[in-house]
Amino acid sequence: MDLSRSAAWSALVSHKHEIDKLHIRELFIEDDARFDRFSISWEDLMLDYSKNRITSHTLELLLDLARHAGLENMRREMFDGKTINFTEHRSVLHTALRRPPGFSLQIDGLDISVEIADVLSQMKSCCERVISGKWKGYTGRAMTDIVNIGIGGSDLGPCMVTEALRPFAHGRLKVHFVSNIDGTHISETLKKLNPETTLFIIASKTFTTQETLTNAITARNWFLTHARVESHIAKHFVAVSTNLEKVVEFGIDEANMFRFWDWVGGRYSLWSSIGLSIALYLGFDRFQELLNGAYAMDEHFLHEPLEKNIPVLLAVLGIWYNNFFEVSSHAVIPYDQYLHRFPAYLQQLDMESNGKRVNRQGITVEYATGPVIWGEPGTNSQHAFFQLLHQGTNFIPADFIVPLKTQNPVGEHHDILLANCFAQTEALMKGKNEQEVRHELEAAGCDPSEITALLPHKVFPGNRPTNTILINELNPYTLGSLIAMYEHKVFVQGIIWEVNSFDQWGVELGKQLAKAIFPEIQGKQTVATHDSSTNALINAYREYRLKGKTSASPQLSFFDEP
Ligand code: G6Q
Repeated sequence: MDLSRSAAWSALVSHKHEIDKLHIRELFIEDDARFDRFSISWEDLMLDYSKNRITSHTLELLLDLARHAGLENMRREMFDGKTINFTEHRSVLHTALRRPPGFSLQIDGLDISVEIADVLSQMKSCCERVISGKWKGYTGRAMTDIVNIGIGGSDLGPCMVTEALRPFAHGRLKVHFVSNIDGTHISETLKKLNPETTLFIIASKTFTTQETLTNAITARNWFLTHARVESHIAKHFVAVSTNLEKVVEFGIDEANMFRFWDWVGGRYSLWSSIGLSIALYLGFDRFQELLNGAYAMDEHFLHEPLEKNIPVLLAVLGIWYNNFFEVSSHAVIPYDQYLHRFPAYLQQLDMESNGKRVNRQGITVEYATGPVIWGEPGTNSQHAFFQLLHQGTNFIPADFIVPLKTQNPVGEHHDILLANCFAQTEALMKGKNEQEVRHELEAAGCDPSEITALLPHKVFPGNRPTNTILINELNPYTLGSLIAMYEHKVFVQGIIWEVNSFDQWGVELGKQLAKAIFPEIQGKQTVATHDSSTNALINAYREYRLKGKTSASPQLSFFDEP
């Protein structure tokens, strides 16, 4: 039966009518203990979800819905390695990557605990050699720069984490990320590098991804124009992949390959050897702390009752707005400049996981699934899109993420930053009613006609929900917990919506069509095989090329890859 026809769902639909009459501001006035009731402290993290349009009864009903969806059972199945990614016939075991060694779990005839420990030890020894300078380049010099070439899940996680944890880097290596097929990305990066001291990590689960392989070939060509001798590649290129055959075909020595496994989804892979760039940049021990922080959140998620379970609460609150208020987006606002890539990372995690329209039986669902996730750091975002959050016709729930400790205690910056953060959640919740605006305008000496004209523009409806996630300090451990918290939130929502959060067929169609268009762009014939718009766009570019205005130099292409 469709979820939206369940009794648990109907109860929420009725309850929504009651909540419509309430304003969060009044709920705070009526209940001195509201913050205590709707907040959780766990390790170095505190979730304040009191500024939501909820009562205790709302949560009871939402958790009924989660139970109705079989959440507790599905959670166990994920951790136990059941094949919950059923469209790809795979287990979903990123949680195993951060589990302390010594457990026993057989997947495809292998004890994955042993497999994981082996790769971690290979990563550790690579880190020690590169960071200490024992790993020498083709002219005998130590490495100074690491370039991760990957895209999507093989880029966004490591890129976000290295940015977030800059203050924890040992400082002996710089790290760069190249993802876009736009030649600008690799070209601008190469300009900053010395081939004698650069180590490229080609990060691709499948090792067939067009963007990554094209960028990798450009990097290899650039390297060889300087190093000249093919055998030098071994000192400057390593691979992270599940596909040994393709790695060797590319020319990377098997000894320089860091493997991972099918049961690690791309967007869940930063905990695997895809995190090599993180480990090199921070040092292996810091990488281990990141894993430890995630493991602690895994344990919390697995064992805490749903009422006290941080990822579960975040998930059901999201569902409350998404499905009962018909809100279709969710903002994420980190009040920490180091987290500037966090919204982009979460976009993939959430939207690629739950941007699905059929349920586990393949039937089109009759309710909304994953919202649009977006955001920018505060306070920049306050001066950009907060206008809409405060006074727009849509209401958009938001998560505010705030470390109490700054890594850069200059002047009063941090106090001002946090004052702004707290003020925004207060303003979104309380708003400013007509009476308050009128008093303000009168006090400012406005005459009655001016007050009448200005008043509607200056009213803030308030009642706009936010979660605030306070972290004592953003460090490898707490960042690990924060990321795992969102991973599990996404998992819970996917279970309730009955979608497969672990496949991503939606990215395939565009890739297929690009494969067809690529030879057409390079061909001699005017293209007429598509709709008139696509034909015209392709032909416009073809004509531009034919006039000799592009200087693309052909190179080995991976467009014919499966
Ligand atoms: C993530 C997706 C996707 C993937 C990239 C890169 O969950 O699967 O973003 O990570 O397409 O794939 P490769 O790692 O195989 O190059």
